[in-house]
Amino acid sequence: MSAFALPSPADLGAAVLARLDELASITDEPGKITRLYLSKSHRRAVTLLESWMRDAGMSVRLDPLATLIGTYPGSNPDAPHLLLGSHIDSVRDAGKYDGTLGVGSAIEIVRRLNAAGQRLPFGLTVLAFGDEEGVRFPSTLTGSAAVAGRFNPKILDEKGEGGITRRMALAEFGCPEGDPAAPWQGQSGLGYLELHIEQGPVLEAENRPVGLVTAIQGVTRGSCRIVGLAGHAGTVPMAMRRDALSAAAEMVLAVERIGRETAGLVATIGQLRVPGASVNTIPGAVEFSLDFRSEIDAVRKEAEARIRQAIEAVAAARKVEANLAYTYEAPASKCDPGLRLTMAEAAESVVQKPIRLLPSGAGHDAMSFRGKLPFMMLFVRSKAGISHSPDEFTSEADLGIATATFFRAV
Ligand code: HGY
Ligand code: MN
Ligand code: MN
Repeated sequence: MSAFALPSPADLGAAVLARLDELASITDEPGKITRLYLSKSHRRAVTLLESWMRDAGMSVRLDPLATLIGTYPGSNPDAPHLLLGSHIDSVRDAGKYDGTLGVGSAIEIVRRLNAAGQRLPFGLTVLAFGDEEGVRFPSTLTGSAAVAGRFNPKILDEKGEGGITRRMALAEFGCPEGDPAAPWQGQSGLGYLELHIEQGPVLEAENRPVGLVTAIQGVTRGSCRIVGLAGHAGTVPMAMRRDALSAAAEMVLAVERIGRETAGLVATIGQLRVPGASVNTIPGAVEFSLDFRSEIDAVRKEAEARIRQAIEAVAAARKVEANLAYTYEAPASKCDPGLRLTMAEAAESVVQKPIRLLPSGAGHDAMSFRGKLPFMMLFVRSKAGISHSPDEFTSEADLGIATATFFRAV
């Protein structure tokens, strides 16, 4: 590859921000950014990204789990590929940087190489995953898991909101049939790199634009259905009630207490639903979600047992039924030291100061590659550490520094 002058951070920042703004306009909730897996807005985002990938000189395909895959062969077309990617699905009422930054920057990098007629000694594959947030179905990271060779066909029959299976939603989306893992069998990928917003306060607190991820903490997700006894809000004496919502409320606080008291653990109840609720009915049934994480798998596994005991103790005391199921887990996943060194050298050539290493509290598609391919993540500063919110923000200057660093690492 002849001496190819890397574009300036300012130039890259402007280009990447323009892509994020365009993607942010694709949503299922006007005025908010909500782009759930296999939704109409996910479909529109795939269409837009297909055009971006083609403009960047990539050949493009959609895989059976709705991962959009752009490939840019190297000077030797048979050379293995370096995988770059992130996700284009969002939580409800999301920010515009989470996930999209990793895809937008990777496409911009390939576009620049292609425009300069540059081919690397290896290929580049850009992956736009659609199921990283795991908002609609119990299992998450399913697209990246398939690429990494850990596809579990059972997920196709998981029921999401509204009771439709993933399989039905994929068919409605217009995904091709077939085994999503098949094309990757035997493919010798060089590794997986992901650029992502930090979604936490560390880089801002230390006035650093970027940081290198050491490891991604492990996660357990679950759901719990509490069944009590519905009744008339006016006639049932308090002492005779088996109120599913009051029981759930006590359980929520018990889980929070376990999170607070256990070093290295975070625990969140993000969703709580009272199906068929009425103002004047004692709730007979309540469902809530569980999400708890730790960098240390033993701490998280021990928390699984303690949280189950705490929920069952409240259920017994309140004579309600608790059906707790752990529906998904991923172990703590370490980034590759060799790729980290490459990323550190790239970062120090762009920001000229020792680079901060930090763990990732959030889960990412990168963790799907644990034990399969070396992977590495670069974080860029998040304003006030806010994410999964419309207040999520990263400056254009930081986007440029991060993309320039990522480009140099590639
Ligand atoms: O849940 C997570 O950590 C990621 O944002 N999906
Ligand atoms: Mn993300
Ligand atoms: Mn997210």
